[in-house]
Amino acid sequence: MKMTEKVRNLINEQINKEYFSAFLYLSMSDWLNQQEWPGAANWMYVQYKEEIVHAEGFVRYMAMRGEKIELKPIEEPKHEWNSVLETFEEALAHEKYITAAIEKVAKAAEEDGDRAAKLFLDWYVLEQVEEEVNGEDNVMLWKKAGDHPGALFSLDRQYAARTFVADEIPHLDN
Ligand code: OFO
Repeated sequence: MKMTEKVRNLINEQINKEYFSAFLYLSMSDWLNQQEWPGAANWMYVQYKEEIVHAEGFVRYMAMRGEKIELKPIEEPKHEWNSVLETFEEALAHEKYITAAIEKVAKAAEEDGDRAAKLFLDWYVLEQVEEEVNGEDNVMLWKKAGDHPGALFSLDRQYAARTFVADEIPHLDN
């Protein structure tokens, strides 16, 4: 079954959004490194890699369905923030925006009777729940650390432990 134009366009837009997410987290990681928050920078770098996997998942799905991908220019991300907390607050706001975008694609797939696309998108719907929970936790933890140098130092060390494990996105052939 061919995709409807609406679903195809929305997935193509989502590919762009996921690559933009990767750029945004890479930019945050770089800024955090410059500001000497190596743990938080590591966390954002791992997130950058996750976003590449998300984008590629859509690219591979389009290829599997024989649909054309359209790669559009990726918006330039911000390069400066005022604090480590601000990066995590903006990351959370960004994830909420991505959740709304994924919901929109899933709704279009449902409305257009594309059950296969809907099934594929369900993984992303659930992934967004995790993204927002992680985002809320991050903001809560950095807020709690406040201005206490010891708490900030140990929190940053904790964030240094995050490692990248590529998500296995279901319903994709290899
Ligand atoms: Fe792809 O989940 Fe974040 O943006």
